[in-house]
Amino acid sequence: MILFYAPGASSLAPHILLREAECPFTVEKVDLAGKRWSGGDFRAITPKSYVPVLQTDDGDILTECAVILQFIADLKPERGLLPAIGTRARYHALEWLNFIATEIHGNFIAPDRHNGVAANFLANTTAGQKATRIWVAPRLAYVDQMLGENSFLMGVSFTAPDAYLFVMLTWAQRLALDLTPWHHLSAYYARIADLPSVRETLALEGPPHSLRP
Ligand SMILES: N[C@@H](CCC(=O)N[C@@H](CS)C(=O)NCC(=O)O)C(=O)O
Repeated sequence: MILFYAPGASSLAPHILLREAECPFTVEKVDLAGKRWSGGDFRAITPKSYVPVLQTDDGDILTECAVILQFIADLKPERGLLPAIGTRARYHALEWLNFIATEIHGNFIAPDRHNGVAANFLANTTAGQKATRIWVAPRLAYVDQMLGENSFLMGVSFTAPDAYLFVMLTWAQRLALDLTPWHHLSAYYARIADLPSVRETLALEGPPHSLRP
């Protein structure tokens, strides 16, 4: 399996989950601005031209972060990275994945950075970053409330939605959205940042690109 990623992008979530699943995989870094990777034009991998992309061993191409996360979790059900298919808990985990994808990830995308194509970039202007904070803050307040004293979104163990939410929280901080007023969320962020899989993945990817206005 090959994960196409850009440092600190949403691809960080499947990158973390692949480590948690202990799946054999390799990574390919993508230059999102130039749409290039070591093999050439990234648009030849997917016309969507965004990450994450997971290329399976049989050459299939999977896109969409929330779906890739489910695919990885289901490769190793014994790792408990999602509740079993068909259980009520599974639907609650999917509820989180969908909420993170549509209500959080989607609201981080800057409408003024598309350059006429279907690009998904974080805001890089003061006004754009302020607008993002206004959209995202109430969603994070909701997550803080739902987390309560739980260690993870699904309760006591780390699952796929935690990998996704963690990346969103790194973005929040890159856009100067202060997490400290949300005590549960702040503690949650610190807890996940300290997981060996997360520390290793962050070190391997290196710093994300600057979002200075
Ligand atoms: N709907 C996609 C969005 C993925 C996305 O936002 N990717 C961003 C990085 S986090 C990207 O590759 N942006 C560059 C571009 O669109 O040109 C998903 O959920 O996976």
